[in-house]
Amino acid sequence: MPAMAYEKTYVMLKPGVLQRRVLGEILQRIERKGLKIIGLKMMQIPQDRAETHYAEHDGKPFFGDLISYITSGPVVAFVVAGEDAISRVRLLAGATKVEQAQPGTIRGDYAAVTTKNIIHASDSPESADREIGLFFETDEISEWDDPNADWTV
Ligand code: FUP
Repeated sequence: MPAMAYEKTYVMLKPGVLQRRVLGEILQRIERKGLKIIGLKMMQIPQDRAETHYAEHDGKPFFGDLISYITSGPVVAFVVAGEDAISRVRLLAGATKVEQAQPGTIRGDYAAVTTKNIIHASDSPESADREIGLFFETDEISEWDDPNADWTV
């Protein structure tokens, strides 16, 4: 088994989460797993930053819908840290396409339309660095000592 790595990942709960009053439920899944929230804020994403964030999809048929959805209301963004945080949050999130997202995953349980698949989570260390830098200032991230570390590492 490859060695685990302490990682940070960018997680974003997309518009609709606040309107549906499910922020607490979704956040609870991330906390219960033992991952550590080290950054947390609500924001309205400007159009240009949304386009930068999803630049890899520019030109695809769903790009316009994706950008208008992600800018349609406030998102709740997190920096989440922990051992293998990137792949573990991706597992909690579930498959991108909602018809493939398993029950028990966040997308599987909360999303019915792929464009509105409710959560974003970085897919690699490079994406995580880029996305954290795009949405968080350094002083908005607080590392903290974890007295429960025996449960998580
Ligand atoms: P993910 O990393 O799981 O968020 O997946 P992608 O980066 O491939 O996709 C980003 C977003 O584009 C998804 F959250 C939803 C949207 N999308 C579609 O609407 N249709 C697709 O076929 C693929 C992605």
